Amino acid sequence: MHYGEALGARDEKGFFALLDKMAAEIKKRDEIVVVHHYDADGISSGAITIKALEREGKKVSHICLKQLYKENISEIRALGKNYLFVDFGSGQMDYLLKEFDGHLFIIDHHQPVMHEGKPLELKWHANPLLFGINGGTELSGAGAAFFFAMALNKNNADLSQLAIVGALGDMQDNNSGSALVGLNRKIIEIAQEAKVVIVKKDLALYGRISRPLVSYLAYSSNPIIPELTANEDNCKAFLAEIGIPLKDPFTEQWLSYEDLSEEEKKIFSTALITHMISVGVEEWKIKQLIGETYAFTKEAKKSPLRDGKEFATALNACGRHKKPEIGLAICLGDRNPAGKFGEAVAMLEEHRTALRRGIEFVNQHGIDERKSFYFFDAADQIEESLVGIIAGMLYGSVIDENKPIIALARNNDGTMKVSGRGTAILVRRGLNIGKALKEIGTEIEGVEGGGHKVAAGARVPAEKIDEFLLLLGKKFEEQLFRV
Ligand SMILES: [Mn+2]
Repeated sequence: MHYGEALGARDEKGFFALLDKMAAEIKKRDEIVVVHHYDADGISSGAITIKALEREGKKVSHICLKQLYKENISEIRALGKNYLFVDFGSGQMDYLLKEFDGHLFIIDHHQPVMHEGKPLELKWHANPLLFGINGGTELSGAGAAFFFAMALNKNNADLSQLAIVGALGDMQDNNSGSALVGLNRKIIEIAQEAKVVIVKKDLALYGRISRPLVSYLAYSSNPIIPELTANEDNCKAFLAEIGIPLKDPFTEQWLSYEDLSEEEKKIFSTALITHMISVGVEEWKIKQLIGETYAFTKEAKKSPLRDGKEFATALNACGRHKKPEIGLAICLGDRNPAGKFGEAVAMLEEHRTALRRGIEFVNQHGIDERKSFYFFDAADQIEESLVGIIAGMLYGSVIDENKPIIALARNNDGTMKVSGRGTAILVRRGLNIGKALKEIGTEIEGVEGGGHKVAAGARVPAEKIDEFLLLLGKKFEEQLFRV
């Protein structure tokens, strides 16, 4: 059993009943410490719970962590009396139970710690997996936190915006043809009813609002557009040929996809599809061009927070550049261009530059191909917090989807950071990177790892890295080639 895979029979009612009981219990408590993860889903989860608890008049403090290690415990303990872990905690239950029992609440969608084939017992543990609900595609940490917020008070429907951001941040729409499904769909319905979101089938390439048209095309990686991805000159020629202007003739501002008229959008997307067909791209890949888009009605029309995916990227950028508090501030409502919001927009720009440089570095230094995975060592040239994203971006352009990719970077403490990425096709063939890394954690001393099937990470003592990679290769062989 692992991340995303349900434990036991489906019982949505049971899940919501538990959230109701948990909400009633939290209402009796005070001095609550919200502990949340630093990625987009984690920051959204944190913001949802903080907001909902403050609306209940609770005294709330919070702490954002990149990873939940034992050494963080004393810092967490000092902040309050009751401890609510969101978007992580299930995988650390063994020691959290020892430390915080009786004052411990977990809302998470990751694989819980198991003992003799069963998850460890905790009364206040709201994890969709325990109720047969898929935590990889149907509900994110922020989604679970949102339903908890709704259990606290039905007036929290506005927080559905952040639940959508969390689900998109965890790429929960990727498994199902670019739309959110399962309990995520329920969140969309609540959000539509609260007039928070407009859902539209449209060209779903990333950057529809904040990227100028040329880079919108040139940086498209999901799907890759042959002859256009990574070729700005061809993109300019393509747009000229179909008569789409690059700039607004009056303001001289670069136009984004969202700035085009409905008529121009139609011309643009039709031309793109025709182009893909003419260069021989398979139909299923062409279909990835079109998907559901989520526009938030409360955000300004040209703001990167207007689009669900761009909002999630802005949060990821803040987290990865060690400024999760900026992400949290915008989730909590800061829209001041001279304040945290302005910093977040700048961070998003910086993030894109860092990713571009990282990809250039890998392209220059090349990628090793091993028997069951691709591999590159970023040395100290790519920040450890970005190396996994960059590894994932190499699919489709530099590497084939026939094996996972493993990347190395350096942690501040001198240990190695290992990031693994795969694709949906590989997961269908049996790939589970999180499980492999978690297992190695019990087999090689000093290794700590885990995560999702398709994306996971580990911390490895530098002197054990060769042994680690050898063992990891064997595990991937077992998963993918079934030896
Ligand atoms: Mn998550």
